Amino acid sequence: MIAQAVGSAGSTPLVVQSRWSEARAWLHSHWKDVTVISQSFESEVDSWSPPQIIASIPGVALMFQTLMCRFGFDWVFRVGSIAMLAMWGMCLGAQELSAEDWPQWRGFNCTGVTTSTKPLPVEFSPTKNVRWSAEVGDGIGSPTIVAGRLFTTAMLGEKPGNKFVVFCFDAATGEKHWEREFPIEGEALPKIHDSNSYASATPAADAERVYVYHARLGMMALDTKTGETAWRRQLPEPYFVFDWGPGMSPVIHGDRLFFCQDDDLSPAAYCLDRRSGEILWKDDRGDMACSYSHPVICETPQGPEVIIAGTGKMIGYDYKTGHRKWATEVFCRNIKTTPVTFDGIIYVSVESVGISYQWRVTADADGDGKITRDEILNNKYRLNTGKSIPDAFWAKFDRGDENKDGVLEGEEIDKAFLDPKNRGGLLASEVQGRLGNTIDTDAGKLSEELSERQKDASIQAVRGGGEGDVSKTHVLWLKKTKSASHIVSPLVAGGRMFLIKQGGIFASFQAASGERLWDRRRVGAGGSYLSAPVYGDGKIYVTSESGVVSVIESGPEPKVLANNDFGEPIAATPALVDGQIFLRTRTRLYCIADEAK
Ligand SMILES: [Ca+2]
Ligand SMILES: [Ca+2]
Repeated sequence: MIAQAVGSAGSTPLVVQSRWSEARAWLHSHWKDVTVISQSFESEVDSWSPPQIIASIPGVALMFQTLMCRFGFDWVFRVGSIAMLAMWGMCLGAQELSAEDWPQWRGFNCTGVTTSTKPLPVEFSPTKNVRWSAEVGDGIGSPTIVAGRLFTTAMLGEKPGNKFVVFCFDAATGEKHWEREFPIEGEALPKIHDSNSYASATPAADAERVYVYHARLGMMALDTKTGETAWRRQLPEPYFVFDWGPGMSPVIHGDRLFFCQDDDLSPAAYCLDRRSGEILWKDDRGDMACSYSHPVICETPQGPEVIIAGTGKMIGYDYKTGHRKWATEVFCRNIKTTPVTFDGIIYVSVESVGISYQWRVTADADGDGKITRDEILNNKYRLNTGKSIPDAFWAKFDRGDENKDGVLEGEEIDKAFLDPKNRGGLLASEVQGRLGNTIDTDAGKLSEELSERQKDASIQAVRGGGEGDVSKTHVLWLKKTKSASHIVSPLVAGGRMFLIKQGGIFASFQAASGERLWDRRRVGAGGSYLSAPVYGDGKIYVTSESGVVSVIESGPEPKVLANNDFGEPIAATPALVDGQIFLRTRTRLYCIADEAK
């Protein structure tokens, strides 16, 4: 049991922190009085580095001596031995990687929060405070930095590209260690929207291997020193009927790699053994429509859970088996944001519309309330018109077409594209109920009415560790706010939740209560925002798609310290490592560091 609590591979203060909470939970279940020990440094241990933990051992020994006087030798010996063993295990695990790693999209557990306390640059540009820069080619995946090595990917050749490239740079100097090219074989990749790229996945890495995903190539593990392929796991190539393209990245935790791909054909979540690439479990997510939310880990008193949001609901998976333990409704069609978890609580921000509405405005070209095959095949939102649509997609169409007249109408639309049990689609019958049972066939009016009723953008906090439908039992708070973005993930830092969206709209809420601190403030650049905000050194970094990185002081009021224009689109989320900012524009990498230091 101790081995389970402290022995798995891993390596950082956050991992140490999670191991400590696991060990503590186990100790709690065996000796109630151990809270005397744990509470005494629970509040501090979160920020301890391994040397600090080792340095604390004499202090802990003194504490045991005091406890012996109070509780007796036998109790203290038993508990003390276990606690020391747990700390030893944590320190061993902590030697593997540096505290300054950023091992995947948004760093540890996809939070976007750096554990470093080093000062971070405020003012920078393509020529100011740049330690090094490199041309890498088109891509929107973020840089990943582990053990002094930086990994990123790009697509080369005419868009959408015919070569996928993985780069490894020395993070300190910008020297290129290696570069691997993977030609795209078979038929050309389908066209995807300009804001996306087939180099959209952010690599995940440990000291030994970097894990990269590509829609055609699947998941691959490459040796971090040489770039040689250690294993490759083919996964179903995702299909997006409206050509949004892939956008999911692998997420690393312990010995496992988690990956979710909610496309329009075969949505599924995977758990892979990161050493062998073997699929340890897979969850068929056929009840989901297309979504883009990454798996995150929630530490609960019962152990870690894998949390994946999707169409209309967020699911808590059993870490070991992939069994769906619980689900909570988020009442929207799909989710492109990734929740963040701290201390057993999951924070969600979501803005999207019900599936009936979505399909009507997107697919029902002539606005008659009926969706024909031709309207999908030759839809103006499709970039690959003329190309056939896979049979598996038409099977969904046929599933919904209950009266077999060849068109989808009313509830048939929900039944085609979403499991009827999933309320995220907001069934046509519910929409009818809300609209007084009169669906107007005038597309403009319908669009206006439905958008009002189905655009329930919200933020919410959900406690992990539930069973079954936890919508009524584990939702701590739920607030509607127009500041929730349909793309940009929320940031939780310093007890507050921050949102940034289209137009540079910025908002902040108390994480404990959802109480609004400020809302709809304009910061930075206008226009589109795709990159997720990150936090370090008391500052929030938000990045517009036009290429402006705004630095905002995290004080009682939002104070913009600088707007740094890179003059080139940016969709990738920056990485904060060791007082440096690693930024990837559509074509270049920048290592930004304060030159004065
Ligand atoms: Ca129609
Ligand atoms: Ca029909």
